[in-house]
Amino acid sequence: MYTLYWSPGSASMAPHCCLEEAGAAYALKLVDTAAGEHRKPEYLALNPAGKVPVLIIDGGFTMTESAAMCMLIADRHPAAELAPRIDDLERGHFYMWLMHLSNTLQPAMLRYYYPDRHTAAETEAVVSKAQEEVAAVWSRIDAHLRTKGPYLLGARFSAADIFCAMLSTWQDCCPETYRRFPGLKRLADLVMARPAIARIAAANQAA
Ligand SMILES: N[C@@H](CCC(=O)N[C@@H](CS)C(=O)NCC(=O)O)C(=O)O
Repeated sequence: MYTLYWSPGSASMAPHCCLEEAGAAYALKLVDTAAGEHRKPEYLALNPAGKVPVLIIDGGFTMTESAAMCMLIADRHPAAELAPRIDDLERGHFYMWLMHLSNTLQPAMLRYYYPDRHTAAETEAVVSKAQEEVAAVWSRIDAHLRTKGPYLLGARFSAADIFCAMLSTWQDCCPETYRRFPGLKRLADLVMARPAIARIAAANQAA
């Protein structure tokens, strides 16, 4: 049994989608970040970094980092085919894309959303450099998807696409993302059309 601490429109969406795709039993705990719940002692005991999401498994195992959660859920539910099998070389590309999204693209986005954490001076320069980097990374991913897509692993859907589609909805940091990057839009449309993902996207919008 999984418990996912989530907030709408946050990085919890990718592991949430993976749980739903896997048909796993899970409970949700809403973290009201606007009310600062992620900075309260009860939450910091789960994630000392004070970030959403947190995943708890069987009441005793706690983990943070949304991309790592996606990998673990994929491994624990192989029938859902969210990742190439361990003995398939494509597994390397699966790791590669998830790492790239979570350690290059997502941090650039977070610099845009939290610029004051990256400078003691005026934040405008941090914001504009973050926007530049987000667009540059999307541009490279889009070129890959247009020539080798429709998914990051070509014809094969994986949890990396879920993560990519999630980040593609964070458009404040990259206005008109889908108009500028049609390969990315095609991936996002395919991912969002999956019934399990559509259910979670609706829950994120409604919350
Ligand atoms: N690398 C982390 C990033 C988590 C993260 O930054 N979450 C944001 C929401 S998308 C958050 O909790 N922000 C609150 C804060 O940093 O104060 C992950 O993917 O789990």
